[in-house]
Amino acid sequence: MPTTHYRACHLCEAICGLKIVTEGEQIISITGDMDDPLSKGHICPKGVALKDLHRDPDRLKTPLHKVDGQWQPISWDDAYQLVAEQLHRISTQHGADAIGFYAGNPNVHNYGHLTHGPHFSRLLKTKNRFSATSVDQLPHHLVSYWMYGHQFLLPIADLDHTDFLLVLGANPMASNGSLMTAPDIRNRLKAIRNRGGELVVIDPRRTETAKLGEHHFIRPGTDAALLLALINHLFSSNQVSLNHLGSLCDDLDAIATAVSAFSPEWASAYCGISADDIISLGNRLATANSAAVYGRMGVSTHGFGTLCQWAIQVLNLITGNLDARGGTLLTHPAVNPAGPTDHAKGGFGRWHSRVRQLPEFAKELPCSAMLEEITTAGTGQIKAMITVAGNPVLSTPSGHKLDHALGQLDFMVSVDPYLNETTRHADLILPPASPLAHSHYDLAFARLAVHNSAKFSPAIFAKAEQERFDHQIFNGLALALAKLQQVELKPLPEPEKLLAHWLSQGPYSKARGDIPAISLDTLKANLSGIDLGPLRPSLTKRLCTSDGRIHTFPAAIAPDIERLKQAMDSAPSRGLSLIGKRDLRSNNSWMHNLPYLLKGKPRCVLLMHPDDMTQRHINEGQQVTVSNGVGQISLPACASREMMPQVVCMPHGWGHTFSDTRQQVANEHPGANMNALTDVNGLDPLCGNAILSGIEVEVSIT
Ligand SMILES: Nc1nc2c(c(=O)[nH]1)N[C@H]1C(S)=C(S)[C@@H](COP(=O)(O)OP(=O)(O)OC[C@H]3O[C@@H](n4cnc5c(=O)[nH]c(N)nc54)[C@H](O)[C@@H]3O)O[C@H]1N2
Ligand SMILES: Nc1nc2c(c(=O)[nH]1)N[C@H]1C(S)=C(S)[C@@H](COP(=O)(O)OP(=O)(O)OC[C@H]3O[C@@H](n4cnc5c(=O)[nH]c(N)nc54)[C@H](O)[C@@H]3O)O[C@H]1N2
Ligand code: SF4
Ligand SMILES: [Mo]
Repeated sequence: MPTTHYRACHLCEAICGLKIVTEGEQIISITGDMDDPLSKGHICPKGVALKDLHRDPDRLKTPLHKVDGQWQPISWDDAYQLVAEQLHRISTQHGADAIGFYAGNPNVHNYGHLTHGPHFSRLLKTKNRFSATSVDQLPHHLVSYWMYGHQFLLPIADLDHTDFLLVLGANPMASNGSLMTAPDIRNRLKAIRNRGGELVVIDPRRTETAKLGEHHFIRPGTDAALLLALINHLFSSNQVSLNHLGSLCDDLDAIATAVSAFSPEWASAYCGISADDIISLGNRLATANSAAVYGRMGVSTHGFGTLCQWAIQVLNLITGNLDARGGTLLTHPAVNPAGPTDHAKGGFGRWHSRVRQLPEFAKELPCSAMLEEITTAGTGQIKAMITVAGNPVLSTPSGHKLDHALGQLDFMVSVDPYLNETTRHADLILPPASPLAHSHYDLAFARLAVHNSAKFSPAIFAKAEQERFDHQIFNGLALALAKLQQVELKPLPEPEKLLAHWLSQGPYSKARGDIPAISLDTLKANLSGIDLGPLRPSLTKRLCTSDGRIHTFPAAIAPDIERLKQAMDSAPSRGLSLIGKRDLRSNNSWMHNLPYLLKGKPRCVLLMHPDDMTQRHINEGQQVTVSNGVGQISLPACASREMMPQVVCMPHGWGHTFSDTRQQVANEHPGANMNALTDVNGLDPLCGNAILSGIEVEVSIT
């Protein structure tokens, strides 16, 4: 008998509702759930590929222990004990900081990590904690922490009501949206134009998103100049209008003065967008009934990422669109809404990395420091690494060098379902059971959605007796380590129990208007999810700054504006600039073993403007070498008029070239590692976020 299950897809930030039909142990079909209040039936190929993930023969089913270079199965209890002994030995011998901890992206997509991960990692007491945040959205958190007093007070573009959306450095048509959970982005973006609004996209590539609206090419890494010129234009043309937030803001005059040099002409010469277009953009932002400025990876992961994210907040503020319908708004999730009662506000610069003195943010150091912290001898040198749901060899700067460094460690353990480019260096791999065997509640992305909703996903399959879930692995590791540390520690209850408790403490625990009281039972009775209504203004009540005001002009910004001026005065590079590209059928490094997603033409190719190819005598499909002072890789070149001249583009997360991994499909489609070209020294100095875009490279025939 077929059974129908309802579930939120956990693979990307869009959290689409899925309808999964099973029969016995087989998945018969995966389709979009029309009744999901957020996604309304949308699904992408990755959602369908959950079937391949569930039955992937390469997904590890038991813990593995490397003995004399050979992988051997080991029992869970022995594995926990061994890991605990090694970690305890190394931290006793060399100090707590000798343990490094890297948490990758799927941590935030799996609620057992968020509920139970810290239970274990807290025991380590190391300062050498890293995560994918610092190759991603760190500037967003830092700016929110500075301006609103909380790293998670992240205003979300009110996509479904805005009249003008300005997108910089994001391609939600491929990524399905980021820090903007917005399933079925195509129809949401089209709706803006259908209701008479405008979509403008600033990107060095005419992306799938750019094709839905007005597009302007920009030189990689120069958005900060454009954004400051827009702010300057609004001030100097007296088009600043503050809404109810005006009385909470200081320093607006100081901002006006600080950006006064950024004439449209000067910014234009630097960024490549004409002065007239900059002025027109400013005027349209100011006069639209509502407008939202939204910037993601392409503006976060460059040398002025923090300045860009600050400027985006300021633009939304001074056009009266921050905390306003159709502008940018905070979400109201059912669990843990960021606000004054939340303890996870963040913190910045309370300590620094040992070798390069890079600043901590929210108890993590920039992951560009990981390499040198492993390879530089001295007190506090990392001797052991723990990686949890991460593949930093393919996803962090100079990954090829990190690959080498991981091989030098005394000890490494990875909590990961795959034996891949990173985990091959581990002494132990602790693989979690299939995601479809455990329940799910999206703690992270309900906080970032363009519409409020709540949804619980029960497990679909039972896990095999010998398998463990991530949260059980963390409990197992925590108990074993605590025992050696002689610390009293109880295992945490199941994530589901914690969720039930948090819901009962949450803002929807009592019925309100059309919305029923939300408890785990109500969610279980409404498996497609419960609509909690559109986003609504609330910033004034939720500010977490010490004085309850908006810190409009954080102290570190003015010097950074001066740094930008200097960069604008120095001669621009005349070489090629490499940017990244996401693909609907891929997800960072880790879904390349799923046959359904690998069908079709190879995707790890270098897109180049035809003129740039002609100049170098490169033919379509020809193998080229891309190189710079950091490293070199080889891949086929493809002509594309989508590219801005002098800008080349490739996806990250490829480079499945090692014979000692266990990912048969991925290894048949290896591609090349873009992060063999990114530099650990290429940083936004304000926060240490990595530069992943606008990398200077040379391209020649291989
Ligand atoms: N050049 C360049 N580099 C980039 C980027 C870029 O745009 N350009 N993007 C950056 C960004 S935004 C990010 S977020 C990072 C991602 O960086 P990482 O998170 O380090 O890399 P992923 O490829 O997401 O690796 C995820 C790992 O988690 C494992 N995994 C998947 N699901 C689970 C699970 O449920 N439990 C456990 N325990 N493990 C699981 C997978 O097997 C895989 O090993 O990459 C960054 N790197
Ligand atoms: N299919 C798929 N979906 C994903 C992922 C994936 O790997 N595959 N990864 C997930 C993750 S971890 C994240 S963080 C999100 C990221 O979500 P997005 O940020 O929407 O994804 P990107 O495709 O990296 O978009 C960055 C855009 O910036 C442009 N760009 C590069 N440099 C510059 C610049 O200097 N200025 C400007 N203005 N633009 C620039 C690029 O051409 C690209 O179009 O996607 C998530 N969703
Ligand atoms: S868009 Fe994201 S959440 Fe939706 S089905 Fe695809 S991978 Fe899953
Ligand atoms: Mo990311």
